[in-house]
Amino acid sequence: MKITVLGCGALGQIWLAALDQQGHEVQGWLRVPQSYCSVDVVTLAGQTIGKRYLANDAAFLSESSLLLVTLKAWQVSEAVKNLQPALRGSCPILLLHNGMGTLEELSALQQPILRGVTTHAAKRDGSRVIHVASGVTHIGPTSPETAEFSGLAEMLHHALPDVAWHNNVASAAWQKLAINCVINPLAVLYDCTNGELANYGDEITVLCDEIAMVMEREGQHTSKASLLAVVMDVIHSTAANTCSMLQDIRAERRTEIEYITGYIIRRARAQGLSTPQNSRLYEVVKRKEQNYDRERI
Ligand code: KPL
Repeated sequence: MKITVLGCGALGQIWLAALDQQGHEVQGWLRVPQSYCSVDVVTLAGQTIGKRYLANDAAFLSESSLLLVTLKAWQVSEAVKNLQPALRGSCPILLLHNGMGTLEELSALQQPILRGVTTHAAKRDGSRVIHVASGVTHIGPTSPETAEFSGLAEMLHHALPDVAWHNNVASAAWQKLAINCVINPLAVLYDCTNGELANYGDEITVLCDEIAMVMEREGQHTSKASLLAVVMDVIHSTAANTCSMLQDIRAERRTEIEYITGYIIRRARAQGLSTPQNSRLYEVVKRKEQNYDRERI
């Protein structure tokens, strides 16, 4: 299968290498056009893959049968809208990012959009990407018409297991959003690993209460207690991780706060709900971003 991977960051490189190893024809697509993209990945098995793949080739893009988008949430809609005219109308676009809100931004797109949520974890070590933790990727349709792409889950599963198709992927996306809304900004506030957040039980409880209230209004099946249990589970199972938002803050990169806490706050406002604890954390992260050395954003 011909696959273009839009975004050659940590997750993009892992997918490029994994799909290539399964015999798929792959190319990367970079924001600053280049003929090749370099992949330097240490796999879960400890194997180092150093390779160069074709990049930004318009002919390859127009023949692609899948556009896999591994960009950060805030980069997605502009990049996808730029590529859309060159894609076949039937080419599915699979969005794999933290947070929510990009579907709304891409609602006018002609191509079928699929949404994915992944728990694979990677970190950068200089120019090298280390795949630190295996995970599960749930993918699914964003409209009844896109359900015909369920076979993609099997293909992706062979490359980077586990991948599962979910007709109701929105519920997995909401759950991941809730987890990110608690862990990511709190880890930024306390500048700590995920595991150290276990010391902030009261704040976590208040956040879960606010988020569960918004989710219930949005028609998601959840409760304050079950959300708190899920979040605490992730805090323990990823105890040694530095979450993606804290990695971004430390590297003075733009974070995904607008699509994580920002999304919850926007949905709360639309529902007439107030989420003061989430708003406080949103301000903390925005302030840190605003204080970066302007040159580096
Ligand atoms: O998805 C994550 C992230 O770092 O963004 C969590 C689940 C919080 C794991 O670190």
